[in-house]
Amino acid sequence: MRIDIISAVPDLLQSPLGHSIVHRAVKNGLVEIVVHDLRDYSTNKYKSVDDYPYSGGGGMVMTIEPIDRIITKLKSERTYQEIIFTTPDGDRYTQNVANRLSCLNNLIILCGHYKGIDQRIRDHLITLEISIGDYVLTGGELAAAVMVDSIVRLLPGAISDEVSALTDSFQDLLLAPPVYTRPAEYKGWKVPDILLSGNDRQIADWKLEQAMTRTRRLRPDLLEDHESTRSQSDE
Ligand code: 6GU
Repeated sequence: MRIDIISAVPDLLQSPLGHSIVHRAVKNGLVEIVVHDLRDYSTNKYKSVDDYPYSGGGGMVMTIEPIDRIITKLKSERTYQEIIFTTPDGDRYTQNVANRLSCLNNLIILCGHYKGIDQRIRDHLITLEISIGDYVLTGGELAAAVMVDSIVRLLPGAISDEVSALTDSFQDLLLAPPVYTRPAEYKGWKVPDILLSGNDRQIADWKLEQAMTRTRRLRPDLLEDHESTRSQSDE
């Protein structure tokens, strides 16, 4: 898989993508992540990538030309299945979206900035608009980092424990059950007996029940989705 990220502040992406699982996945060749500095595609001597809005009012708007130049260049080199724009008014980013994106070959993420981008970019170049939540960030870089992290960890081989990504919270629309490690008792705080029993069947039942209880308590909205998905797959 290849992910191209277009940013006016590429340094913001260095650290989030330079460590741990994402870094290892890049080193092992599971994913190629290429960060492009949008200013390199500016044609004016100040390397600017924004301008005043026609509508007046505050804030700057990202201009078409540098963005079109980089996207056109990338598209001439390979086929992209999605060209994503990160924006607070985009579609909500969920595990389902991450799952789907992790199956693609080539992906562009354009990081939004300032007051927004010229609408014609969205109309003619962008195939998917994504928001990571109902709050406003100063720029799309952190959102892009969130997306790349959640996509890369799904790639086969990215996580050493292969079943682990499949048992995440949200993966089956349930929150994950609690986990414990040694010691079995600390300051009188005990690991549930069932986990020490060695009875795989009972442990599996316990995990599901814990997942259901936690989800019912913390995210009842997920449970409704979970039940409607289950009844659909039963049909
Ligand atoms: Cl994708 N970008 C920005 N700038 N703010 C956001 C966002 C994205 N998602 C939530 N807030």
